[in-house]
Amino acid sequence: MQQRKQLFAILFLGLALCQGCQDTSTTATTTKDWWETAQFYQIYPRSFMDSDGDGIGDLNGITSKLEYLKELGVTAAWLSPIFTSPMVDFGYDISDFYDIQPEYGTLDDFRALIKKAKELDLKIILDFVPNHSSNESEWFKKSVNREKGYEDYYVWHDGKLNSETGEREPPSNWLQAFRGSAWEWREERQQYYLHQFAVQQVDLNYRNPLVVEQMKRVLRYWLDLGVAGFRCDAVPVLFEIETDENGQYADEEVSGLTDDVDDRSYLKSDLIENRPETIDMSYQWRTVMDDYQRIHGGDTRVLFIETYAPPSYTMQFYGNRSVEGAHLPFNFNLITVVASEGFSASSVKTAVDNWLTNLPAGRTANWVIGNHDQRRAASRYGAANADAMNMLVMILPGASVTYQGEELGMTDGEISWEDTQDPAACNSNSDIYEQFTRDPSRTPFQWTSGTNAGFSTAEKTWLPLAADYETINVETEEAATRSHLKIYKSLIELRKSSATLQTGSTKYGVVSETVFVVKRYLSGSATLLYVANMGTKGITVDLYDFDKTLPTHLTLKIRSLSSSKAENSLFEVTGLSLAAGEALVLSSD
Ligand SMILES: *[C@@H]1O[C@H](CO)[C@@H](O)[C@H](O)[C@H]1NC(C)=O
Ligand SMILES: *[C@@H]1O[C@H](CO)[C@@H](O)[C@H](O)[C@H]1NC(C)=O
Ligand SMILES: CC(=O)N[C@H]1CO[C@H](CO)[C@@H](O)[C@@H]1O
Ligand SMILES: [Ca+2]
Ligand SMILES: [Ca+2]
Repeated sequence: MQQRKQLFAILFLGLALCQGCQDTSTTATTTKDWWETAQFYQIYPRSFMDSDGDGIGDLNGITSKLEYLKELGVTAAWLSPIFTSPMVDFGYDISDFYDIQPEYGTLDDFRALIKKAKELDLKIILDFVPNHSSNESEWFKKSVNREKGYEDYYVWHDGKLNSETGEREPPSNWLQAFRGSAWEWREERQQYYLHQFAVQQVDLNYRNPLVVEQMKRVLRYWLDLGVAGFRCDAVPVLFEIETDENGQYADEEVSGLTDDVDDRSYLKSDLIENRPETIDMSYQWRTVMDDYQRIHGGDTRVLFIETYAPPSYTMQFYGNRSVEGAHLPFNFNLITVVASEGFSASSVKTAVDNWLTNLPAGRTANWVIGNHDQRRAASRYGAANADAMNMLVMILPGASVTYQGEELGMTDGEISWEDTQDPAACNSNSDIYEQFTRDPSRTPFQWTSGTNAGFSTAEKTWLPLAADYETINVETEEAATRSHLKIYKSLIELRKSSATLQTGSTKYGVVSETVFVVKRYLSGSATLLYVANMGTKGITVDLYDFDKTLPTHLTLKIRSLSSSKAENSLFEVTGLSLAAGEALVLSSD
């Protein structure tokens, strides 16, 4: 008790000393589980490596490149969906949750991938797409025919009779994510079914225990095949409100901002998303992971949740004092906050604050700067800041996630309307598709400066290459003395070898308006300092404005590509000059 009081006093003192910045001192736990300090790497299978020359990436392609991931130093790779799918939404419309999409390979190819990954001590995580199945799924066909056991697999409803016209209308005013009603009439069954996304993506009925059990079976099936866990896609829409005592669904309150009845413009959409039942479902999936490990042994199987909801909702996915939830609900603040406020040291600070100040005690933070749904990090933050952002996610506490190509500084591809593939863009028109398209961040991975960047031997790849592949690619960056890739590798090495980064405390803040600083410190270990000038002009800063307890000089360990400073030299912290975009990792020893 006495010890605890002292610790509390020290913590309090630490907070009092640091004004205008955040200090998240915690009692350092010495042992971390593998995922808590892991470097995750997202593979978009369609664009990673094509093994058979059809212009589309595949599982054997991934297997052939696992050594690259090993050499990068990543802990685990998660694969965007590889399951059987009519590809209405590039694999997010699954028709068979138990099999592989033929253009990506077979179950045997998947087994070979897992085997190779095990040999290399790499973990593989799969994307789990629980909110709906494809309408081509056997489950849906059986449900349409009311086959026994499948009658209520989906959300079916008779609809309403309009008392004035006497005509049948959809059960509620709910709209699908793109345009139009979320309800589709099925003649055979004489009922409407719910689809929050495309009509081909049918919402599963999670109020049916058979569906819940079926989806848990899916998880166990892939765990049996050797995966290390799952990343669950877009969970907020899992549950909708239940019908009322008259068997009717309530309408969402419309915003009145538009007269367009097909446009999704609700005041809030709390009837159809971010429901508390959804949080509970994620706790049940966590139990599946934990039970599996208890029965079969091995390392922790992890559960990630993708949600773009507000922190008050998102943080609940971690669980509470009595229940374990997802290991990591993905943190998109560095994407979303920066998108709404513009890239600057202060918006980055807000993004970091949003997560760390809301993070429940004892939970692990995580950092994401890009994925297959966003423009590329180097394009969004500016190529000059590519290293600064890669450094940031590896210096901040907890796990971090790299989207394929971020380690190279890959930028958006330019995709013409004719070459456009993303359904979100194809559903629009040639004048406006660029606001919707996610193709620019899905262009083929850049392995070499040769034909198709070494991605494929095909005449034509499924998406064209980004223009800069001749300079931004693995081969060129490995051969160069300095490159984004080499900086990325040195960051991972530092993370793996540094007790401070793995378990140390964190303090961060903004100095001189454009410079973001993160200090990581741990008693008995080197203090590490991340300093990045996110402004467009050079500047000289006094880091004592941030923290007066810093040593007078620090040693430069890692620097951004543009930096002309000498590594392993000492720099004075009270007069550190930084060029625009310059980012450094300095150490007290
Ligand atoms: C799935 O939906 C599409 C588009 O409405 C339709 O063309 C197709 O026939 C449907 N398939 C099934 C099995 O219902
Ligand atoms: C934790 O979550 C469970 C499951 O949702 C809930 O039943 C319980 O009341 C919660 N406990 C606390 C302390 O919030
Ligand atoms: C839950 C889920 O499957 N999320 C997906 C829902 O569908 C849309 C459309 O396919 C996807 O974009 C989401 O990722
Ligand atoms: Ca292929
Ligand atoms: Ca749903």
